[in-house]
Amino acid sequence: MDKIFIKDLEIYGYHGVYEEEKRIGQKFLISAELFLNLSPAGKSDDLSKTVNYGQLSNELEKEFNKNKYDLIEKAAEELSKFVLLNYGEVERVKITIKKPWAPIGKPIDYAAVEIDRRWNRVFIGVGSNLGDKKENIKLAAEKINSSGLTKIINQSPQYETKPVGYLEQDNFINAVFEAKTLLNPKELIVLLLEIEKELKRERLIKWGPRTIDLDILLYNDIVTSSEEIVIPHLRMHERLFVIKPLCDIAPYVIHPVLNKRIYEIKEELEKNENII
Ligand code: PH2
Ligand code: MG
Ligand code: MG
Repeated sequence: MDKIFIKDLEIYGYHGVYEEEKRIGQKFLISAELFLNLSPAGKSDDLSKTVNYGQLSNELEKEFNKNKYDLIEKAAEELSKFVLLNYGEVERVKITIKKPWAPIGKPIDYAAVEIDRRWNRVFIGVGSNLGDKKENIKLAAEKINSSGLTKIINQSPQYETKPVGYLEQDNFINAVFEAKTLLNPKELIVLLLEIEKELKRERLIKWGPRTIDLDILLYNDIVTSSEEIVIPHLRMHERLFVIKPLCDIAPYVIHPVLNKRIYEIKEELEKNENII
């Protein structure tokens, strides 16, 4: 992937654990490595098709000095979010912050942190069979978007489906959201559970009626082996109410455990349905 570099941008700032560091301040050197496709700008010679590194340097300085943090880890984290949220074409960013005057009482070149952050691509399965189902799905999408670090970039059509598992309940509306997120899987699950709670989901019966169910189906191409976070979703490939909407927006995406494309999984499920 192509990159833009800003190396050792010198900024006077006020981050540090010690009181003097916040009062007197010190020199920081900030580097940013932006991963983005440079060929549109390379072909057109048009500044608006890339990141203006002069403007970025100014904005990094402003952002860096908006707050006084104890840790350069925190300052770096905030800068990485700033770049990814404000420069849509940047897919990944590395931020390095060096403190050449770090007060450690010994001569050093510098103390530094480097972090590497990127947008992750996720598919979220959505279901509702209680209350105003379409409104619940709309509210869930709005809450995901307004949470700040996760943006829905595509939504499948919505399907009315018969309940699977526990049958004595109303039909569902099911759909799939595609999103990009800066949250890790655990943080994303916490966000989705919070939204389920805000929309008054009560967990009374396993697989029972729910105002909203938000499940991570796929997260990049990761495969987890922990019990609390299972990705890909354990039963997604058995359920047409998941696979059908997913296939509408991601037919060629590969299920990383089955090593099959979503449209192939859908075809197999539909074949089996006809036999039953
Ligand atoms: N979700 C379940 C169990 N059964 N059936 C349909 N049709 N749609 C669902 O979303 C659904 C279900 C557990 O999450
Ligand atoms: Mg769930
Ligand atoms: Mg579910």
